[in-house]
Amino acid sequence: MPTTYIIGHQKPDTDAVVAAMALAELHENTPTQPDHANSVPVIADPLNPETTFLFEKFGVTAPRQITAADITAEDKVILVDHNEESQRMTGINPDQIVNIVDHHKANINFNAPICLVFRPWGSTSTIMYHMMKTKNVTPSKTIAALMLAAILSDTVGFKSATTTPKDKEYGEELAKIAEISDVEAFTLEIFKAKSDVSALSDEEIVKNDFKVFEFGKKTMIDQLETVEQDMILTEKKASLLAAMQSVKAELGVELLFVAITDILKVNTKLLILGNAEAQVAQDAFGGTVTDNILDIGPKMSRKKEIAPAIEKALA
Ligand SMILES: [Mn+2]
Repeated sequence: MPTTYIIGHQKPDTDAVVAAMALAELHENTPTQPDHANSVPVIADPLNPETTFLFEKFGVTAPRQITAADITAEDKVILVDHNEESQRMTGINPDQIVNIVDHHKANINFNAPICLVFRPWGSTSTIMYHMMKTKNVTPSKTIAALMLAAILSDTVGFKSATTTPKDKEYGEELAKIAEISDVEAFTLEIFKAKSDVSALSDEEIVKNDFKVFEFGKKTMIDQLETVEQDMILTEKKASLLAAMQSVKAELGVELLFVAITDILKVNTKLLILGNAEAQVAQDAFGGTVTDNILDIGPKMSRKKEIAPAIEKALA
């Protein structure tokens, strides 16, 4: 029987992995719908430290990591938590994509009609829970806990500008199903796991959570959410700038920004590699780059605040 692979973006974050698992669980409960019978959540790259922590905490096995070579011509693909080609696993045949569930700006063009579920909410997991409710499906306790974690992670504990009332309403419902009584303590646990850069090399920090955008110039924006912004921008600054230089060449991007976001202080500082980036960043956010750093204030959302400002500055 053909497989329907459900997959998040490259370098998946918790929402990308969990949304795929949640949709697979919904399909398991609604097997007679088209393409639901043999749905398998998969990942394009290994789990990040935050997701690894959560899977260990709840005793969950990670979805299988695949490449496009694992997808046969009869199989179908569902994209979650992304839509743009530049963020997809390399080599996916667009003609095999049957559905996209996402909360990002759409940048797509397909040859045939496909199913699209887009909502401007804080996480794809929020949309997944909505889809479950529509079908009268209650997530399992473990998936509910992971969906809550994904919402908390994507909305930075309901603090990010992307947070909507739906995220809070559904987050509360998921906490009840998951029997998590202290959501604030759970949020801090997730923040700590997300912030742990001790195991990451400089290159891994630069590629921690990056997206490549076609803003006229090929622009890479990496974001690190941490509670250790000061330490990173003092002790690690020189080696991170060196790593940025080599990643920029390796990935062939014209502009590279690394956003170091302090999730407790609610502040982002951009690491600025060269003159080209400095000019764009100053046009986008104002202020002056000092010692390769631009303080852009309380902007925490790449999607809503950082990427759109850079896109506008490049237009
Ligand atoms: Mn997301």
